[in-house]
Amino acid sequence: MALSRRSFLVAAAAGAALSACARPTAPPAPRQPAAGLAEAIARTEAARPHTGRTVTAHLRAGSSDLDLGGPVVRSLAYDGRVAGPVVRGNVGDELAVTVTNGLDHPTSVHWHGIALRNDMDGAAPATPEIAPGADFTYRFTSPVPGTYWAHPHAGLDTDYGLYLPVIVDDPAEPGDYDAEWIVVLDDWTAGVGPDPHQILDGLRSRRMSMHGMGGAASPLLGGDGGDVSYPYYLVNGRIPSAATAFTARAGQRMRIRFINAAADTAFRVALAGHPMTVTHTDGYPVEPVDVDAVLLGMGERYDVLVTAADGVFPLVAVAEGKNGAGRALLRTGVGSDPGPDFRPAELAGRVATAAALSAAAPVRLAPAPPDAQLQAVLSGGMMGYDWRINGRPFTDAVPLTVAESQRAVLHFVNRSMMWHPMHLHGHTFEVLRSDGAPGPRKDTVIVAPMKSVAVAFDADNPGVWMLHCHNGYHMDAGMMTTLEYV
Ligand SMILES: [Cu+2]
Repeated sequence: MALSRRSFLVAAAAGAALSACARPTAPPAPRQPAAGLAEAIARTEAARPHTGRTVTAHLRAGSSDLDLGGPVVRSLAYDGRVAGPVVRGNVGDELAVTVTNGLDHPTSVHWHGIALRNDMDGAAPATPEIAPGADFTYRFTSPVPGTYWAHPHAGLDTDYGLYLPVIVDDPAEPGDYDAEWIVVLDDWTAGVGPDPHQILDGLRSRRMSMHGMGGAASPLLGGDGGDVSYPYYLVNGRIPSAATAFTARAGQRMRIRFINAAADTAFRVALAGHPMTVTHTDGYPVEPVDVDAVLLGMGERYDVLVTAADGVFPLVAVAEGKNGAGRALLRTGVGSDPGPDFRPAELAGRVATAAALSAAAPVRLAPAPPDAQLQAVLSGGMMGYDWRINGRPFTDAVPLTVAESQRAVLHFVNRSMMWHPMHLHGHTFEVLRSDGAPGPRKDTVIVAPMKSVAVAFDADNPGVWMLHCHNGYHMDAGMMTTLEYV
């Protein structure tokens, strides 16, 4: 850790009075919902596709002993598994997911990336949190197929292990592949280093140095990789020396769905010996691009196609700008594992980033002049750990507002020396590329230090939606606001 043992012990003592995991950021005082919001949500839901089929699932959020492939840690997970069970259905299916809160504090499940009905978004105040011991059934329909994920929208719980993949299939578009590999990336400290709340306390009180992470600045991210160096980087819940193996046959076309569930780590991912074709990001198709590696900020997803070669191939997810990596293996034949320190040459090759992608033609936004211009100025730094949007912490946030049916352009202006993966709930915006080419549809976009990114979206999903940095520590320190329909 970037924290001396002595200062960690100080931090741990200071944090001892805290409960293990519960200390969510206080939400702003509840406002009266806009008049007619319930009707608008119901009307919008009626316009989504509906198959008439209901897919039920049950998740239990609780404390479990988790085997990371050697270290066994007591932490939080859904159904005692990292990365959780997969929730999966078709476009238009009703997903009815009952969540039992086995934690000692309120929780929620946010369906990251899905343009669902606002009252099922799993983020307060749109959806009430689930009290300890209580159940809640999320009932919603995804209008768009794709790779999504789910996690609590309360405090730092995601960083303790509460996350799972959510896959929405389109039966009319089965895809040109024979095998599917879901790859969930994470940075891990709970049970093996200071726990996430101790880290946040250290960051806030400057007991944790921003230097000494052992990593180099990342040109891809425009500076420091993150605020925290983690003991482990996990792929599908396993440490590098105990990597999971995915078995396929040589010659098969494989779809790999990458999900970055980390709190403070971007990953550069490559599969040794395999160029990759990027087909989707954040659920939406892009014009296919051939690359050697993919960069994912926290909350982002990328889908790629590869043709499996014959042998044993490490998939390596390097913690960008930090020391360390997570890994898994693709096994299609006879071969040996080169071991945890092996780094595929592809990591230094062509890297897919959102700035070089274009949405596939069918999912581009129709050309339209903007009706609303919104701005989110990102500020803060390591000195006070005072991450802000438009100069304000979430507890004092002034909502951004749109009217239904408007075309909005949202300008992210980063006035900090750190990059931020900015995530908007309930919408998938189109990144407005600086070269004028159509950008990808995304719900989470990397904004580099001292740079700006503009995105456009249609205000077609009424509600109260969170807009925040997907760095768990930045978010908990205040880098969140809301987008509200008026
Ligand atoms: Cu941030």
